[in-house]
Amino acid sequence: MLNLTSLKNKWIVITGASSGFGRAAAIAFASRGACLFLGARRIDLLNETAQLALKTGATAAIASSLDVSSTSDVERFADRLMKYTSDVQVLINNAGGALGVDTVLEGKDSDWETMLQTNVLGLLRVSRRIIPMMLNTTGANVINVGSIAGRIAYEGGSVYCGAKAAELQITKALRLELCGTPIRVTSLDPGMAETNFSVVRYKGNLNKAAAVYQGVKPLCAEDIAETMLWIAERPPHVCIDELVIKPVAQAAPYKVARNL
Ligand code: NDP
Ligand code: 8X3
Repeated sequence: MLNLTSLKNKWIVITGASSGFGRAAAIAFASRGACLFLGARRIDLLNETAQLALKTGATAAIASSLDVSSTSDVERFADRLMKYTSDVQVLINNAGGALGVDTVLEGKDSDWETMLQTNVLGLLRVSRRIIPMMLNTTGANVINVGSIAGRIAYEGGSVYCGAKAAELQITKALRLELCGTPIRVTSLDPGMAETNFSVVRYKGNLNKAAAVYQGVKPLCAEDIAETMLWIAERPPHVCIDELVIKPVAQAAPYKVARNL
């Protein structure tokens, strides 16, 4: 019989929990009776996530405003977490996303900076503060959310692909650096999933965002949340180093079978 890692009453830190994967993850971990410490910038939506998590069975659900692009904000977030616990079971570095589909020649500094700040530097800042709270925790797991974009480049995706490639390499380095501790380190790399991702990428253009998923059944946030739960619940000696998950209709970022 498998000695699964119990999440009951354990602290789970999720960045980007106001929407999409992060919100679905909060609800999935809540179903195991975990304690949730949730971060994102939109505090109203984050509070909604916390309320849903409590209704689903979370032992605690704290919504704490967080902008991962600011070192001082990450410090404040971590200091607040320490008022509740010094022992974190799971860190889900999920905050991030893409901005625009410009080619390199068309690219905007502000889009580039935001993508690198959130997907790369944000993950580093949060990891630096939270991982020390996991060093003595049996079956602890860092789950970094990458993307198939970090493995295969596509036109219009240069900086996002670069940012997620950086996520994958940072995760691999972290795995090596933490070898000898109980901490498991995972890069979870999804393909197309229908969340708010494309609305953000297309800067609020709902038609362009909807077109991304036209004629195809994409992944949904719950598919990813269930996968995160599966990763974290493996027995403490089992580390899922890398996991790529895509809709069956998507063989590569631009190889999508559509029934139009
Ligand atoms: P959503 O847009 O639905 O969610 C993104 C989350 O990130 C929101 O909660 C947002 O919260 C948060 N976020 C963004 N910037 C910051 C910031 N500066 N500080 C704190 N939180 C921030 O998209 P997804 O759920 O799809 O995206 C989650 C992750 O999954 C991202 O890293 C994305 O790159 C990745 N991904 C998505 C795929 C997809 O097809 N959907 C596929 C592969 C990977 P707020 O705005 O309130 O701060
Ligand atoms: C999002 C998936 O294929 O749009 O990370 O880059 S993709």
